[in-house]
Amino acid sequence: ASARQVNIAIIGAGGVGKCFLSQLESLAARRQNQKLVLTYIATSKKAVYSDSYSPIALDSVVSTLSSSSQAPLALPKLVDYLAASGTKTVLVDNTSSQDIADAYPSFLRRGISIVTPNKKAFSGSYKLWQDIFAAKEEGGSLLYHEASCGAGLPVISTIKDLVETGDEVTKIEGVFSGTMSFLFNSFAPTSGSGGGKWSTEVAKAKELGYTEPDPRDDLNGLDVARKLTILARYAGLEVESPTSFPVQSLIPKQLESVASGDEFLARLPEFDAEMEEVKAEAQKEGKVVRFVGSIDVASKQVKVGLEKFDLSHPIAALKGSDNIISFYTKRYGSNPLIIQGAGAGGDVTAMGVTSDLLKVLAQL
Ligand code: NHO
Repeated sequence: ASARQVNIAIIGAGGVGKCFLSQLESLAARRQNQKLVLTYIATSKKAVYSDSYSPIALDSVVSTLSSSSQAPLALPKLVDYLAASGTKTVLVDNTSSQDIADAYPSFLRRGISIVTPNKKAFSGSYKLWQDIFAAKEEGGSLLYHEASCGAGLPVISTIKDLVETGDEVTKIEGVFSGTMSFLFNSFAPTSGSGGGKWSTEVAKAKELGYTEPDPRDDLNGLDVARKLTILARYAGLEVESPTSFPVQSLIPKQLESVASGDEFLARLPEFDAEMEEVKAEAQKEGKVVRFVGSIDVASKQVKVGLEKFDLSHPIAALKGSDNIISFYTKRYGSNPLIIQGAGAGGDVTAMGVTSDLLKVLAQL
């Protein structure tokens, strides 16, 4: 029998998107009983597709895309285009676009499955969250977003497994940002003195590519708040939005409105003394400071910010830009289920997307 065909449509070809494309190429070559056909790919400026859904060659897709003169389809048109193919289709959203996230219900309702590292759909309004899962039911489509929390680490699948097998999650805590992890592991290392000035570490993290182009997008805590919103919802809390609970921003008030990321970095040394004080206060208690998030299910408390940890605590001992997420549940008692490892980077994030695609393919 000939292999069944599954069409793939991709939006986004940046850091994560390019890594995903190379993983997809090798997956398509290895796939025995399914023929994976790329029928649409777009960035914010360009697209490649045809009315006859002809396959776009995976080995040259990046150059085909950059030399294309086609514009991306508007989202309602894209839904119609994909639904009209008559072939099972998976949409891979490798953007961080809220507009695309807002359109998930219209894709899912038409039977188009979605895999994505984009946090916006699951950490936006609670209404969007409900609409998405209702549309998925209605359309009989599939939806996976492992890489929206902890890159390729099995965080979303773990909380879903815990809840769906009847365990009760009581508390979740951890370090959810690769950037924040790197910053505090080097600013306040557990090994004695060490640790440069706060502003120096932020500049270094930016140089190494660990921060967003404007480091304020990491330091405001919103990225962590989005991840906690997603996990809290799976744990059963109706969190309204990522701004509906306390989130500590590490951006000094006076620098919130400076025009550019560069100006922000240039003025950050003025505030080194404040961060030095935070570090010293923890040191007095024999502890280190870390930027963490926590969810207490019984008291419905979600919070994000600085906390002090004993040097022997697993959160204090993290390395590099690793994440650590501890799940406290009825079954696991006082010894939490802990997931730890690289929490940022193109290849590991794309791995989360590719493994989601495999889960979808197994069910199509
Ligand atoms: P880029 O490199 O900016 O690429 C975005 C692509 O989307 C571009 O091709 C752009 O043209 C396209 N695009 C944007 N808007 C569009 C639109 N409306 N229509 C069509 N195309 C559009 O972004 P990345 O880095 O490749 O990220 C892609 C997605 O993965 C984002 O949702 C991001 O949040 C998510 N993600 C990235 C990472 C990472 O390490 N880069 C992680 C998780 C998820 O685990 C990582 C993480 O959380 C990092 C975090 N900063 C941390 O913990 O420190």
